[in-house]
Amino acid sequence: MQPLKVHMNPTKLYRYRTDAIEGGNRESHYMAVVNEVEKRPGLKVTPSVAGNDERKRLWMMMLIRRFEERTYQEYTKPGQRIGGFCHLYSGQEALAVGAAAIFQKGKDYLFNGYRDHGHSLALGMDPKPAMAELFGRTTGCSKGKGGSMHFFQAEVGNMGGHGIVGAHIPLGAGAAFACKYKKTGGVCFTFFGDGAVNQGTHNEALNLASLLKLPVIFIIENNGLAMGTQVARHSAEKDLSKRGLGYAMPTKSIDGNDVDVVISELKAAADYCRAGNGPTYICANTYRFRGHSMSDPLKYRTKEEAEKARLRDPITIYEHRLREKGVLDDATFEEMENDVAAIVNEAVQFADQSPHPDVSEMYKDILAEQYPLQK
Ligand SMILES: Cc1ncc(C[n+]2csc(CCOP(=O)(O)OP(=O)(O)O)c2C)c(N)n1
Ligand SMILES: [Mg+2]
Repeated sequence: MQPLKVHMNPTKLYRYRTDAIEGGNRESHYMAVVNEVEKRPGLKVTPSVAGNDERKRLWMMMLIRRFEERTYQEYTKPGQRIGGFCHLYSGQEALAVGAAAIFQKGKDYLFNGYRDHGHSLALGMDPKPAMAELFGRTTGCSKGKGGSMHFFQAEVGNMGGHGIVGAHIPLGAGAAFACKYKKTGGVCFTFFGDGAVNQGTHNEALNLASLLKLPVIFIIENNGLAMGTQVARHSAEKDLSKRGLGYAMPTKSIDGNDVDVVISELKAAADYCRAGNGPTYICANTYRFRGHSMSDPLKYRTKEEAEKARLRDPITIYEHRLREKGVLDDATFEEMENDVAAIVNEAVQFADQSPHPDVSEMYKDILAEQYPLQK
């Protein structure tokens, strides 16, 4: 074994794990993280004195993780104040933060499935209305009527969370059509899970987007599972990036846990779209640390698999890289940890003190039954 040559307290890593590895030796796991990161090619970086943007990215990933873990606690503790469907994003943060790094507000759109807290925070949603939405309060981003699966912030182009698997993929193509038609230069980031590639909507949207050369980036957040069903058990073609090949568009499989990789690949894809070349298709490989939703006994995966995946925690990978670059030290990291903890605490307080919607709100904000052309 190599000597431990980095500068941080190994216990800190565990703050970014969703659950401690039972009976595990912390130091050896820490070493494993270091080794895993070190042996990966392309991670050597030149030292920088700036690092502001990088620190912000790390901070955002930490905020999302803290938000999600607090959501888990609030959901599961006695006197539960969060109800309904709730899907956590822990482990997939590099994707939302990477996309947000190149997303052009006021021009671009982002469509998403129901695992949507991370993308919304990364696009700048205040954690207070985000948490209030989970608590079902009027101050929530969807007035407390949408809950976890329906975070929206239309004014920044965050076109929200959608609960029906694959149903939003054509909506993403539609927004891209609007960008092209209006010549705005905008691109639509359309995220969906590996389970959604088997929906007819996925294939219909890909075909039309390519035919019409729409500026849309189709991004599979391949966490390897659709509920409890592994990709190998639900997809005849195991390499999901190939699922875009029949539609004459560039496809690529990428590391979805490395925020730098995500940024550079999505930047290339966005440039391609903005230049009028049509859509691109990216399979971003990642892992969700928690269950599918809140009541998931996780029986479909082994302890070994989960432990291995934790070695590639996107936060740890990036934290380590920034330390190597010399743009992050213990004090700054601790400050960031305290900062995100305080922000999430405040969000919970805000949510808890906000009122529930009045019963008179029940029939507002729903689809009108009378259509303009209806007699
Ligand atoms: C059309 C439709 N079928 C089934 C469901 C039930 N369902 C909810 S989530 C899910 C799995 C989707 O997995 P994936 O697309 O990989 O997304 P992930 O949860 O991994 O983010 C299923 C089958 C649904 N919501 N909509
Ligand atoms: Mg999945």
